[in-house]
Amino acid sequence: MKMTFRWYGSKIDPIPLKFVKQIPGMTGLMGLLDKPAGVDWPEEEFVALKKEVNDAGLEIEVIESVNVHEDIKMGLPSRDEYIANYISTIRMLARQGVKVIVYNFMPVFDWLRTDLARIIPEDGSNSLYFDEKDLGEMGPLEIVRKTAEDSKGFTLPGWEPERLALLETTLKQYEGITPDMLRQNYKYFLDAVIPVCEEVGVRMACHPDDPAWPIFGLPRIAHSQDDFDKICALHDSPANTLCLCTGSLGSNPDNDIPSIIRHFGEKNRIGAMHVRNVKFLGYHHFREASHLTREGDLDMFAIMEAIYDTCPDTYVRPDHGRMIWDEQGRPGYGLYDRALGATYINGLWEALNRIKGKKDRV
Ligand code: DNO
Repeated sequence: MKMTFRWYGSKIDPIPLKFVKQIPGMTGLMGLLDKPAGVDWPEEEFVALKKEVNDAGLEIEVIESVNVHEDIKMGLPSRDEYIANYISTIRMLARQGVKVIVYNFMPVFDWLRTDLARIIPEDGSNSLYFDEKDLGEMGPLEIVRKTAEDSKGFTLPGWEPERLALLETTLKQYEGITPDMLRQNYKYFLDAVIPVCEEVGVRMACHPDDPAWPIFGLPRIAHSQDDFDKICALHDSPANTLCLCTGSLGSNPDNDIPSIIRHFGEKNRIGAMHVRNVKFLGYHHFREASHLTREGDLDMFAIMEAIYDTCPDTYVRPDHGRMIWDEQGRPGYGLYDRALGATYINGLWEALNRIKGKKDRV
């Protein structure tokens, strides 16, 4: 396991790399260049970022995310130009030593919550929260406005201003696109990029829909084991993998997360893991919990054991954290609770090493 940390770059992330390095066992980042979807990433900018990260004693072998342009998802004629840019970015990142590219194929919304700072009554911390009832009469435009207001001035991944500017038009364009049509567009994309990944030694890792069900009538095709079996079959290759996010898939209690990890781990289809816990509060109603098993509803030991047994060399990051100790930061992406999460995950790993006696699994 390689323990990594999501980081947004020194211009917009208040957490210094030095602090990231000081988290025990942290080896690198799931990092990114702040570029709109569809752009061919300039190599010199990535080289500068890599130098900054390496100088801090960290690696940057995973990128999260290189976003997929909506025209690719919608299958518009302009997709070929955006796919060409994507391929050029894959080749550049491979030259620079990147091994995994995390992305998603969710129409419009990358992830959705109804409250970004819901107070947890038991301890006064706060975390990301979703209650479908709160969506009530709110349409997509209102929820976007509310999320922007609640984000305390931080840009949120997946909620980049340039993406949201086109929201109304994009939502209209999706009317009439069925899940099967979206899958066909996805196949077109994978057929183009996966052979390049095989050639240059990069793995694409698709993030699940978050939450793990359809929203606002948009087609969503990545929220169950069955969905990901279909995605793997669209272009069968060890380079076509999942970024298995326990909290996203785990927002639906029907998804048995340890068993899903084993299923894809055994097939060598896990490129990266996001590890976090979720507390179920009702139907389509949950909040994010600390990583500790007993503070949520996911069995974190069984999750780590499934990783240990089936994909022990994968990249892991402690996913979202709560806001604790009065930290002010990007919702879900503060320093303190994610550092605690990493430490807890490392503790489980050490215990697994002792129990299973495979001292070679770092
Ligand atoms: C949310 C994240 C997602 C994820 C993307 C991957 O906090 O887990 O934004 O990075 O879906 O492309």
